[in-house]
Amino acid sequence: MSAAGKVAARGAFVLFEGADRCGKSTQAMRLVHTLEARGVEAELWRYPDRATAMGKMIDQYLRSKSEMEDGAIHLLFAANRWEKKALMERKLASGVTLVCDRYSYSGCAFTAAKGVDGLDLEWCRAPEVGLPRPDALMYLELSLEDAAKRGGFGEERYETTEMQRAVKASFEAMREDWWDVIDANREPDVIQDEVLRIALSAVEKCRAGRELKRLWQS
Ligand code: Z5A
Ligand code: MG
Repeated sequence: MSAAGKVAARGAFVLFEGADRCGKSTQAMRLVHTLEARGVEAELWRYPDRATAMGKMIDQYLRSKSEMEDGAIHLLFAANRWEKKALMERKLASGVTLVCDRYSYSGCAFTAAKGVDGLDLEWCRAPEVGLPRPDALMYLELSLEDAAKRGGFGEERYETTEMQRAVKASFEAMREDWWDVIDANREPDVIQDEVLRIALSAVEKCRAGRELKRLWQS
């Protein structure tokens, strides 16, 4: 709230999460275009951000060009979000809506899915605590069988059926009441309509001065 007692309008932080091939990138891109066509200033963000120095190390790791301890790569993914936290907050405060493709939830789901001793969900969340919390989280739900129909998983490190099964279980364990769970096994246009409704509702609330919350803080 400002000194004059008025709440400040801001942009919304809208996030897409889900296991591989569920359509996050497709819907995130479409949403940015649709919002802009409706006069909502919007930007597409994605994590990892492979363009930064840390992001380049992550990219090498994902493409199996380098090795790293599981704890270390987890912290690097988290640091890749912290290095952009101030910019994210400035953008939101200036009224830009950020449509984000993966975030801390993917970070926790993938590391916990490795089943490494000590690196459980509680450990995974710790370095993410205090980052901006999304105003809307759209979890695109798709079975492994339906995901497989969309083509191979790809060549990167985590793109195996076994890993994807464990990732889905981690997402289930993390699911919170306020998430919007979306049936991703429908035509892109049909999904897009639902996504747009959810995003516009978040945009409206943030224009009215909704407080930006923090991840996993009471
Ligand atoms: N990772 C991590 O470990 N820690 C972290 O903190 C973070 C990430 C942030 C990044 O992969 C990897 O890093 C990821 C998690 C890990 N590892 N894996 N595996 P990425 O995000 O760069 O991955 P990607 O290449 O973008 O793929 P994706 O995310 O798995 O796919 P998607 O974005 O959900 O789906 P898509 O690209 O929009 O669509 C996939 C295909 O399906 C494509 O051919 C579309 O045309 C088609 N499609 C899309 N929608 C539909 C519908 N509705 N019907 C039919 N076909 C569709
Ligand atoms: Mg994607």
